Amino acid sequence: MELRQGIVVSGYGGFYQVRVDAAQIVNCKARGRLKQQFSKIYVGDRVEISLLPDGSGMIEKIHPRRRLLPRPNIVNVDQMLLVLAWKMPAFDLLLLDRMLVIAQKAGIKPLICFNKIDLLDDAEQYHKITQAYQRAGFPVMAVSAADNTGIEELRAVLSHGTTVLAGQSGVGKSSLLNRLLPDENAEVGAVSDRLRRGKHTTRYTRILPLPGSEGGFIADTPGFFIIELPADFTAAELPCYYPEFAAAPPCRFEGCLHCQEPDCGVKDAVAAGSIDEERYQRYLRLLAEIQEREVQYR
Ligand SMILES: Nc1nc2c(ncn2[C@@H]2O[C@H](COP(=O)(O)OP(=O)(O)OP(=O)(O)O)[C@@H](O)[C@H]2O)c(=O)[nH]1
Ligand SMILES: [Mg+2]
Ligand SMILES: [Zn+2]
Repeated sequence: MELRQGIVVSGYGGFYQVRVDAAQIVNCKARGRLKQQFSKIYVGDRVEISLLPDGSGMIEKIHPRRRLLPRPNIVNVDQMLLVLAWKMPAFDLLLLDRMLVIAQKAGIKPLICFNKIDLLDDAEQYHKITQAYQRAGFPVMAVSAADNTGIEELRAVLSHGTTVLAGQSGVGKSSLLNRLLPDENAEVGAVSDRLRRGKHTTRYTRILPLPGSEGGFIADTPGFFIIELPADFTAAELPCYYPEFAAAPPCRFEGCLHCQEPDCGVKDAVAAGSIDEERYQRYLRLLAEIQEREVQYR
């Protein structure tokens, strides 16, 4: 039996679309034993398939996974484009910080992308926010799927590896995808005027090749609203995902959580203005959330 190597680029209703080369996508089912062995087959899974006489395929083997993300549900991605809208829906920096922590823990490079920059009405606030994240070491881009601002810069950043688009419903993930891949025609949904929320237009995750790139792929995903840190996430590891803390003066105590402890270099850096106060306050909220969970589970 001849086996072909491929990548699961989408999947629903028990079928998986497997891309075996640039020109061929095979509609596959999975062997029953695979479904027992792995509770789930993910978009992004590297697989081996056999071809059936009717042109469909059977997934025979799943290769080891790296970088599993529960939300959006995908594996083997290299970068995460964290998409926020300047407004409609309003950006949520606590959600952004959560996503930054989750991406880094999974070993995925995060990129921050402010979309709907055509709606920018407070340049000072925008600069304050972007500075805080840039100083922390995260790349920040300003784009507009509406008027094409920053799309070529975005394309350049996506030219290698697989990048997953992540963010709330309505921020414009599919609109950006359509700008990058004009042939794709991904469905775009209006943001409700009353609730200022997206309508969860995209239902399934799918991976598409970025034309003209050096093997870059991009994954459109359904928007989400809330995201939780993984259940095994500990308070002690949280500060590791704040690169700006590493540049602060040393703390008196080893394993300092930069909260109640005296002689804390991070708190000093916040007071001195070299760490963004608001991001630090959001850090404390996430820390409290994890500590509450740790108490519950003990
Ligand atoms: N003004 C403005 N509107 C935009 C921009 N990008 C997208 N939109 C609008 O925002 C709405 C939501 O866009 P989508 O692309 O469907 O958002 P999404 O993130 O894919 O949403 P889900 O699929 O629900 O997760 C649509 O009405 C778009 O026309 C932009 O850059 N500027
Ligand atoms: Mg969408
Ligand atoms: Zn400290």
